[in-house]
Amino acid sequence: MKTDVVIIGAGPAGLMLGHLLHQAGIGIVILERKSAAHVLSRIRAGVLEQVTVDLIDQLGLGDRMHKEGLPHDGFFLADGARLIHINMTELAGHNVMIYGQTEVTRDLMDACDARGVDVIYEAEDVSLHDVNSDTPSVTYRKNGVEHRLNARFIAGCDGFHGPSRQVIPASVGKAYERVYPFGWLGILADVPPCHEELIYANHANGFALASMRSKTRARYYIQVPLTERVEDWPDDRLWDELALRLGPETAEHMTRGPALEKSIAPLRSFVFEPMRYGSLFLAGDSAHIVPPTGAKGLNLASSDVAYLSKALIQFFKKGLSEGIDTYSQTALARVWKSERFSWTLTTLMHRFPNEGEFGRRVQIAELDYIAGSRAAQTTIAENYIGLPL
Ligand code: FAS
Ligand code: PHB
Repeated sequence: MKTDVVIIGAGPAGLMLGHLLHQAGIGIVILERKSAAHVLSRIRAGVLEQVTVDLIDQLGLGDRMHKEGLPHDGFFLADGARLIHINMTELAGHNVMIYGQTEVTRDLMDACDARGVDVIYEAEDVSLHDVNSDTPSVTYRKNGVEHRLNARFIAGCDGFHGPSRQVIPASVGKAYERVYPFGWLGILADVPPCHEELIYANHANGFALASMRSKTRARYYIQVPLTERVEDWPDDRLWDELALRLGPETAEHMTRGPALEKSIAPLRSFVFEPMRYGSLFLAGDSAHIVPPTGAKGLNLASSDVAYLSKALIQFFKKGLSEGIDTYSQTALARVWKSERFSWTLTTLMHRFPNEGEFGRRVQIAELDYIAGSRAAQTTIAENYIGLPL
């Protein structure tokens, strides 16, 4: 089979890129290792920057998002004694949209069927060939039958554990990484959220986040040591710890209920350079990972796709290579600024085992400064709503 672009991975990056290229009349095939149901079963991001909202609107797929999504003008930082409001709309001129990644993925998947976007699920042993040439190809097995897809370009949207990044030679690629000494234990429950907006709390016991998926479905997280397992945290123990870390004022409004989902995600900061090698482009988690504190993971996948789709459309429709030649440096400039913000907020809001009491007092002092500084709050607001493309 021959096509213009083979996209590996049907997560948000792969599906958004596939739709944007298909909409421009460029031939694409998306290869996904898992079933559609498995992809939808992953509970991940909850906050959409305007860049993600705009892409979904550009595809004409925003109806449900605008109907069911929750626009939020601000969020809170809590230090155990008070709630510090960061009013993004007032300080930085924009809000964010609360709409789960699962719902974004569902909308994109449903539209693939309706628009004839070619997605092959349960594609096994996806392998990339001749990526440093103008005639790359991808092989895979489906229902026991081997297939080969010849293409002009390959887009590696296969996440942190996918094969695309691995084919870039060690002499060409370089990884930058910081692994955090803790993870996030998340719980999803069909109970009303404890507050209208998100609350990020730094408590002596550790970080906690009160988020949501809708006015009837809450999403919470607490920082846990990497040695913890989900079975160590029965619902009651988790609800008790959340009430403690979020503080008595917030806990009063917390409604408990059975976990629909409970999982522990490790935290890391990771960037791989370059994001292009020959005819292979990386986009989304295949190239970078951020700790979810800044709600940037999904939104960085969106900005990569915004840059890459424009560059590929320029190549196929106008024969111009400037976009694809500058994609890596353009995307990485925004990636690193989001990495910086995510690392900064993670460092401010989590308890680090070797930081001791001095580190804790410095965190409390910084939160105290933020509480009284419009400039500090504006910096946080600008980064949280997402820097311009
Ligand atoms: P994805 O990982 O979503 O998608 C990659 C796809 O490629 C997957 O469907 C995978 O099955 C497929 N794939 C992998 N190997 C393949 C192969 N060999 N062949 C074919 N297909 C293959 N971000 C936030 O902003 N907030 C959060 O709270 C948050 N929580 C997260 C929790 C967890 C546990 C994880 C892992 C990530 C979280 N993220 C969060 C980040 C997450 O939302 C990602 O940024 C987002 O999914 C990025 O989308 P993609 O780049 O499409 O990668
Ligand atoms: C979520 O609702 O899953 C969420 C929200 C904000 C974050 C991380 C996760 O920073």
